[in-house]
Amino acid sequence: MKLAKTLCAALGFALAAGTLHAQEITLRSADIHPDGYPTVEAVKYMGELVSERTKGRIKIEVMNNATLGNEKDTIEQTRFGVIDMNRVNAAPFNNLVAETTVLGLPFLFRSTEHMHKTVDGPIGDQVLAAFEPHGLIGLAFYDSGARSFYTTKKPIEKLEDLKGMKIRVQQSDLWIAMMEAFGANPTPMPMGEVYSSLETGVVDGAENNWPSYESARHFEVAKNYTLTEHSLNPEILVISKIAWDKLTPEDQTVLRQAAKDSVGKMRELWSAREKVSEEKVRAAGNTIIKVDKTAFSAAMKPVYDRFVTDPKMKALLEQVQAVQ
Ligand code: GTR
Repeated sequence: MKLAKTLCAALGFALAAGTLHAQEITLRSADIHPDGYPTVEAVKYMGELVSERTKGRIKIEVMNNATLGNEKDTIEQTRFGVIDMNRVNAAPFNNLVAETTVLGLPFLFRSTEHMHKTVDGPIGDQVLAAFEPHGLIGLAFYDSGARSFYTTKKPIEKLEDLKGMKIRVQQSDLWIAMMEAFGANPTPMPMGEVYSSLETGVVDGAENNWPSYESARHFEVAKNYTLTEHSLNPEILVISKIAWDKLTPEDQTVLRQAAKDSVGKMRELWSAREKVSEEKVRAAGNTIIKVDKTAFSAAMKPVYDRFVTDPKMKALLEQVQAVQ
């Protein structure tokens, strides 16, 4: 009896000590953007929430400025648990997680509101869930505005102007096909190589949203910005399944919730940054061109025909289109 009591006391002590010294966890999260960019700030904000909600036990360290590598490489490292978390645009995930392709389809979303409603609802959940068999857990979607073309020499005023132009694209088959359908010559490469490629004439142009066009200083070397607004492809925040499986179910819930809670903050930061970036580019005297999007959009049929073929993709597309 005495022995049992002693054992119980020892066990109780060990358990209490275990709780007191519960392991501290620091999750490293990759991003290619600099400090102050909305994606970076949103993950930092999520980190604050996580730290608050776990009494400082779990922290997120944002390793930005591409210090951990370009997006395609960091995705692989995240799958293998070398990097814990990653904030990447949907495009570099396309070849890995087919469901992400739907969100990048050209001229799909009627408005930002349509995109928000899609990613905030069951379709968004379905796309996030599709990451798991690939070693990743999808946590949240962040805004990325509308992508438009920019060129160094010849401005794009109509669809025909894109014919034969060398245009940098993200490393995704969907995006390569999209450029081909626009009549351009696609050159896939990581974001970090775009500035010098524009400067040295390796490419004639690229495409991105206002904040990236400004923040990566592409606007200094490609001064014609044509508002085709051809895609509202969102950003995606993921965590490595290897890191995830080491967390308790309670901690997983905290992380999931904090990621969701950072979305509203990101949207505020995003719309403010879009304005600031646009003003900066306009103040620099760049040529901003408005175009009739009809011909650009009509040229995209082959992209839909090629990527929306199996019943799963067809159903997803129909669901997105039906979102009101
Ligand atoms: C940006 C996006 C980045 C990256 C980049 C690119 O809009 O935030 O994650 O994908 O575009 O074009 O490579």
